[in-house]
Amino acid sequence: IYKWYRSGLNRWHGPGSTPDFQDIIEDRCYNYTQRIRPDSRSRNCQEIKQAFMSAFISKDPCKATKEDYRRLIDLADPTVPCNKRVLWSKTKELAREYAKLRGLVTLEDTLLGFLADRLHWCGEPGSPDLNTWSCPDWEKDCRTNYRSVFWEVLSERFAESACGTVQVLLNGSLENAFDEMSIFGRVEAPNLKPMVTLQVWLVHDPGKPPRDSCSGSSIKKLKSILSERNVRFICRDNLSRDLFLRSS
Ligand code: N1C
Repeated sequence: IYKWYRSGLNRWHGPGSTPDFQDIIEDRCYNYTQRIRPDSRSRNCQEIKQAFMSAFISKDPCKATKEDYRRLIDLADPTVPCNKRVLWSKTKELAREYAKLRGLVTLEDTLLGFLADRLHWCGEPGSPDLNTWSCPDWEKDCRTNYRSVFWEVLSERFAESACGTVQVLLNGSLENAFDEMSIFGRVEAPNLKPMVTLQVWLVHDPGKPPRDSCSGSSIKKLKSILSERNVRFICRDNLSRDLFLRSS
């Protein structure tokens, strides 16, 4: 029984595919291309949905490669301005709010980021269906799962094509606001172009003292990654969430 269980659809440690994944992708695609950002470029939502599905359906859910997403990315390349980008780590909702207030964009404002936001997906070798029971977890199962690789490919492209001043919101309530193992730490920061300026905002929970600062060791690490790449660095700390949204 144990063997059956471990080899079955239940064997992974992450949440299973979001129910109605295909329909959600299709709905979101029409919503984005027709209402949210009626684009000069015409996008074919059927084709985009097909490309998304064929990236991972019937495949080993632990063997995702960037190549698998190539066609999808080519069909839905981002068209958001390069000088208005906001990155984040452990501050997603705040970053979304901040971007909206300032007319800036996060990855969820691009078509593919918007399509996949908060969804889970994985397939099963030899099956045409999504596994809705479980999907591989980055830590407990495998790093090369389809969801992680998706966000890595997208994040890499979002960061490497950014220009001017790029902002990043980090969580000052954590002991290490800069996490080298996060997507921001391992994918985005190391892919910023030389001459970009990275503006770091260290924002902490209101009513609590901050736990990390611009002079802390985690931010020093970030600074050194950036200086190797000739990325300019500005950092502001001790910002309470409410104050930050009202003033910055
Ligand atoms: O691992 P993180 O954050 O540092 O990744 C955030 C970073 C942002 O700057 C985004 O541009 O990478 C990009 N990004 C997303 O936009 C995104 N939306 C949803 C990365 N991941 C994203 N997700 C999912 O949330 C994904 O599963 C990833 O692992 C988490 C991000 O977790 P985090 O540690 O807060």
